[in-house]
Amino acid sequence: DKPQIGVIGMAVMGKNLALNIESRGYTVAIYNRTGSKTEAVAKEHSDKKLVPSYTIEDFVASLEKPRRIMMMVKAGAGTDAVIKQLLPLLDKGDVLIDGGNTFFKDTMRRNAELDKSGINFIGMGVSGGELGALEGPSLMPGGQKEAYDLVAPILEQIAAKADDGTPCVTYIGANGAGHYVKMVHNGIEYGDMELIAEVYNILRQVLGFSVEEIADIFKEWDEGELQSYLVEITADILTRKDDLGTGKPVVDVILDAAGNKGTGKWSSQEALEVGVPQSLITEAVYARYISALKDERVTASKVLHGPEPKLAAGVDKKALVEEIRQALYFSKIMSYAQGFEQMLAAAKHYDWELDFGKIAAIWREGCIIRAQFLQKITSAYDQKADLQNLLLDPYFTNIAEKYQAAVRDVVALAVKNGVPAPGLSAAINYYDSYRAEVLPANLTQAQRDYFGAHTYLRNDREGVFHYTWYEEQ
Ligand code: NBP
Repeated sequence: DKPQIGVIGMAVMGKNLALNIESRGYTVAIYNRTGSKTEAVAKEHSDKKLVPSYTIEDFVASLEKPRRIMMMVKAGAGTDAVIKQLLPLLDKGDVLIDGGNTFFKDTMRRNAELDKSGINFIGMGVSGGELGALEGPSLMPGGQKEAYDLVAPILEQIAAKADDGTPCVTYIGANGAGHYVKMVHNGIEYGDMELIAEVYNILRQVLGFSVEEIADIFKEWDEGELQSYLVEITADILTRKDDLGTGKPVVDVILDAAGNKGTGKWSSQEALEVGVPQSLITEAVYARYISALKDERVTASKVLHGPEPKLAAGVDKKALVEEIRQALYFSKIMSYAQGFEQMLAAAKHYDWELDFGKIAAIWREGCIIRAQFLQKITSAYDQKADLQNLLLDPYFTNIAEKYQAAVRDVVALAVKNGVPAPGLSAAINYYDSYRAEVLPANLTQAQRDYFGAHTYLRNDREGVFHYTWYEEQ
């Protein structure tokens, strides 16, 4: 059998995707810049239909036509280097897929460049990490629709399956649309993680619960509206003890300085680019940045003081835990409302036809933000495909209405106790701004007109106005 598809890049992701594809009955060509890695994979899985090549020429020659090639190499220069080597070896109609965590503008550029040679280029977001790649990731492919159709049967087989059996893959849109949606997915992941961290902190610092008690709270939450992979793993993480034998919960020995690979930052930067608020994700990015200033914080903590977190006597802790649960769900909704509105703005800006209901549906399994709640988003778009903002869907309007009092209480509690809650605060501030018929931007406009003659519009008549604030000198 000639391999029906080839995978370039035999690091964790490429290897696991190749094995996933093979497990669906395909013969898979494999290649890696450093040949010893290809050899190691082929040896370890000698019982499988993997066809190793040690030159890129042999790899390309081994493939069935039109060729289908998936690249899983380090995003950026690595991707460009591989494309450069492949280009002279490919023919019109071949399909090249970049499954790396590529910035969508790079994908737009590569798609346009390769299109000139008649080569189809698909930029595909792959979520779910190593295990997802092996057992079934959520896939977000963008590029030429005809090219997608050529690889769709394979992608549908390797993708995760939602509860109703639907594969977690759909054609996202032209050129960089797939990588854009993956970028927003990663941003949303940052937001979800930050909100969970904030409520954990409030439960611990203000309510005084132990790590074990908080694990039980998250376990319970995972049974209801908040059911999700991230809540589930949080509960699990909080039950784990240090593996170096200190007897402490493992969270208590992990340094509180968060890393990042930049995808949350891209998401925030792009929200600025298309002019929509993305305060939740951005606060999550900032929270990681400020956490990383560990030494500075240690110094500041000795100089800058705040209240000692303390719960007032007689507070019903059980009722407060329920308020915190509601605050978390409310804030998560605000974050997704922002993320989906960002994608709507991007679709207009970059001329993509995005199906938001399908996007939510393919995130139900195989990715880090998988959650039952995504079904609610799909239903919202099923009812109104041109929904401007999720908050205007009756289900979400109703939850926001019901849970807003709780988030106000929880944010106030955090602020009063000196416990940071930037994500939860951003959520209620976004809600209050979005639902405000009148904002104080009239004053802002007056100031702009005052110092810069930037002019203003009036709320009672047409036209552009400038006020004579002071006499010309
Ligand atoms: P890495 O991101 O660590 O990349 C290593 C691979 O890139 C190796 O195969 C390496 O070949 C190859 N490579 C490099 Br580096 N420079 C190259 C060049 N100039 N020419 C050819 N090959 C080059 O691997 P990964 O963690 O498996 O991730 C692969 C892609 O998938 C990345 O874009 C990543 O962002 C994305 N992704 C990762 C995850 C995850 O959970 N890890 C999840 C989703 C997406 P060598 O062996 O010769 O050095």
